[in-house]
Amino acid sequence: MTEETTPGVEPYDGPAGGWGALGAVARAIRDQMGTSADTRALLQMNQPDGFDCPGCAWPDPKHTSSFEFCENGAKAVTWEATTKRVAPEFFAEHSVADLWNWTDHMLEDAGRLTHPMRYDPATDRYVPIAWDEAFARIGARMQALDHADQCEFYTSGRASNEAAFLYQLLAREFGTNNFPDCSNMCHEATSVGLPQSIGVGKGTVTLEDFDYADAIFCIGHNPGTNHPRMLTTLRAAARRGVPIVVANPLRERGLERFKSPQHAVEMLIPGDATPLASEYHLVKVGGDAAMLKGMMKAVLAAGAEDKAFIAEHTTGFEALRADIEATGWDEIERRSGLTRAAIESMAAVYIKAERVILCYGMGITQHRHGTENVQQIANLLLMRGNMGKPGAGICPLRGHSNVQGDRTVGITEIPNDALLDGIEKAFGFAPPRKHGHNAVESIAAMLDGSSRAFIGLGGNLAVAMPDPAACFRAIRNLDLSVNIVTKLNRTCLLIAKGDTIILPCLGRTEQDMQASGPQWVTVEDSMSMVHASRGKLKPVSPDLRSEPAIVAGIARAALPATRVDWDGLIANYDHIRDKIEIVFPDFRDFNARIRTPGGFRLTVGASTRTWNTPDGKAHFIPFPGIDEDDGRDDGPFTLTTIRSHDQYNTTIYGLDDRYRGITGRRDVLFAHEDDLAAIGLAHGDKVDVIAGDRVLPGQTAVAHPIARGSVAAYYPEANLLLAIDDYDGKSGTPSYKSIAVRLRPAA
Ligand SMILES: Nc1nc2c(c(=O)[nH]1)N[C@H]1C(S)=C(S)[C@@H](COP(=O)(O)OP(=O)(O)OC[C@H]3O[C@@H](n4cnc5c(=O)[nH]c(N)nc54)[C@H](O)[C@@H]3O)O[C@H]1N2
Ligand SMILES: Nc1nc2c(c(=O)[nH]1)N[C@H]1C(S)=C(S)[C@@H](COP(=O)(O)OP(=O)(O)OC[C@H]3O[C@@H](n4cnc5c(=O)[nH]c(N)nc54)[C@H](O)[C@@H]3O)O[C@H]1N2
Ligand SMILES: [Mo]
Repeated sequence: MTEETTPGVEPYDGPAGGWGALGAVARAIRDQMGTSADTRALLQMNQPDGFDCPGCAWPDPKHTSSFEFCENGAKAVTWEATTKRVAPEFFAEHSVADLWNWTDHMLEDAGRLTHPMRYDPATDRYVPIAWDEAFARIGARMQALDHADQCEFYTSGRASNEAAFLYQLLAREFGTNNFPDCSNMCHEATSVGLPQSIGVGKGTVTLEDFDYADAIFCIGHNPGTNHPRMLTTLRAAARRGVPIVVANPLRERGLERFKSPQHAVEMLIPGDATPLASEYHLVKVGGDAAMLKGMMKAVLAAGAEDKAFIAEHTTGFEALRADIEATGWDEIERRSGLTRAAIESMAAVYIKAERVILCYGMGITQHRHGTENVQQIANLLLMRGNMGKPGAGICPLRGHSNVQGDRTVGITEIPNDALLDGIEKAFGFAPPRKHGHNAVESIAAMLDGSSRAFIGLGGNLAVAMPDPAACFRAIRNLDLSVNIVTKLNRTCLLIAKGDTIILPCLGRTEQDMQASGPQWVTVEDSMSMVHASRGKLKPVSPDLRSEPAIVAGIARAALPATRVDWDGLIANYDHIRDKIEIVFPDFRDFNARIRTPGGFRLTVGASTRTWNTPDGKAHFIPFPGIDEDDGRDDGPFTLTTIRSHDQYNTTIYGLDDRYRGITGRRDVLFAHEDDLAAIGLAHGDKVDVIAGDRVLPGQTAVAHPIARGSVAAYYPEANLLLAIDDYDGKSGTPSYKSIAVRLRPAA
């Protein structure tokens, strides 16, 4: 078939950004906010006195002056500041059975939730409930549990530091460390892998480092869609002549060329876009460890390792060298899908540069060996001392806008003693020491009945996780399910056996008024900068509460003998920040420093070559082996699951994926033309995607520049192909990006 005969699939020739982006912003405003658009919200985004963009965690130039927003930031804001409402009348009109048949896009597009709701089994409808009654019911259900570990406290990474800190306090005073969170599905491989390598589970670079880098590597992330403000940084680097080396199974327009909407000349001259990638390598899905080992092999062959740095700062080099030398080029080529020459070319750029930044995202972490992947990146950087000096370091692209901050302030199922001792010191109760559940473990516990209650601070757990059928059963199995959200999603439609409650909260764009006056919150970006975020818009409904106030409401009801002055903390968020500072000494003078323009940076030891490992050294950690498929594979193709340009995780803004040439649909499978031909298929044909006994039927095959043997489909539609127990053994991160599949022509 030819391209013209497949509706909604047309190659996109434009650059990333450009007029396409401006058009998309205008459409987002029109669709969500109508003609009465309160576009003030957009103008306050990432301003010194405004709110932090809820889109991504890429930092802003000091958060002080520059006016920077991007197409997808605008989509995130208009989606939240929409004029559409999901009020009690909406629920009176639609039963839960009826809503279940809506798509994820339709559910959220219905608008903002305005009132607390409880499920009424008699009518199969959500009905309004007063806040105090909702808290009382939740508190009663929590107290009726046999023990605190029967409750799961899920967090999605949009929660502010203040909300997340109170949330972990609630759970720990209640008596559990069950903190499944979105990090468990995202950068957990970073949080587990990097501390072993360099003593800290965060990135080591700052935005300024990009001004000094001599080469930038981008592996397994798609900034044009997921971190669009990063393109401004990459553009500046490219214009300085800095090579940008990309390794990604798919050709992504946002890594190829960019027309900056903030630069008039570039916008006005047709064809005048800035090329970004200097080389683009279509590594096989799951082939990164092999590729990285190949690069290290080339560095060693050239004798280009930094011997002085290695001697002074590291251990484990000889073991790594032995492993690299034992790995043959034929294996490396087969597994990475790249030729030796291609890998040597990447290594040549790496060796030539004095200062290298390596950026990576979900293409690295969401694998069975995600932790090892991360550690191979650390090995490569350490090998030439590219850590802890200006212009060099590791740059994990974080997901949600405050996912890193949530971790920092205590959302973790594996707390260390310092954290727990800090809580005891600040609040006078002894928090539980026993480790709790991560996301995968929480689903297992709900399924086998050992967990009876779920509270979600944001997010859409049952849709974000693998194996939706199992996740749906898990939540339906409970006595209590509570979703603290801004919008209706499918997890809210999973009805527990006892109480099911929706608590609608303020979003980041909105004013938060408490007893002492208007409040603001703080967040931490991908580069450990902490800064303030102030909502300015009138709340979409007078019946909303802030996330901190909702957490406090639950705490008062669930913990009659609480040691925490919840009312005092909520009255003035400065009081929350004072407590954060007691628990986490790195936040010293929190309330003073957060008021200086741009906020402050938390300590990242590795940024100054302080290695917070047991022996005070950075560690080379070999990964013996090269294959992801430890015997479980049963398909000739490896499926990776990706985000479209019109989605934010499970939030589907629209059905287009402009840069990949897809319009008005999401039921597609990206594959190499020759791979399709080899099984008798062509571009536009219908194909079933099969993983064991799981089938995603009737996808439209789209011939795309992608590594041979690799195929890609959208998340979350493809999540049914992944089993809940298919994850990275070290970090628990589901292997969303390495699903062995077979393809067959659809019936
Ligand atoms: N607009 C928007 N912004 C977002 C999000 C969103 O959904 N929409 N989500 C936020 C969140 S929570 C996160 S975690 C980030 C996600 O940001 P990214 O990490 O960029 O997200 P993905 O789309 O999952 O995939 C990234 C890229 O990895 C490539 N890839 C897939 N498999 C492999 C592999 O095996 N190896 C390599 N080298 N590459 C591979 C894909 O082709 C894709 O280009 O973005 C955040 N920002
Ligand atoms: N197959 C596959 N699955 C994946 C991934 C993948 O790449 N492939 N990526 C994984 C990753 S990286 C992540 S981070 C997870 C995401 O998992 P989650 O964080 O659980 O999911 P989101 O879709 O971001 O959550 C959307 C919901 O959050 C609520 N919300 C929005 N704003 C706010 C707010 O300000 N406050 C509150 N309280 N609620 C709000 C809205 O009601 C909305 O419906 O998914 C994971 N799942
Ligand atoms: Mo994420």
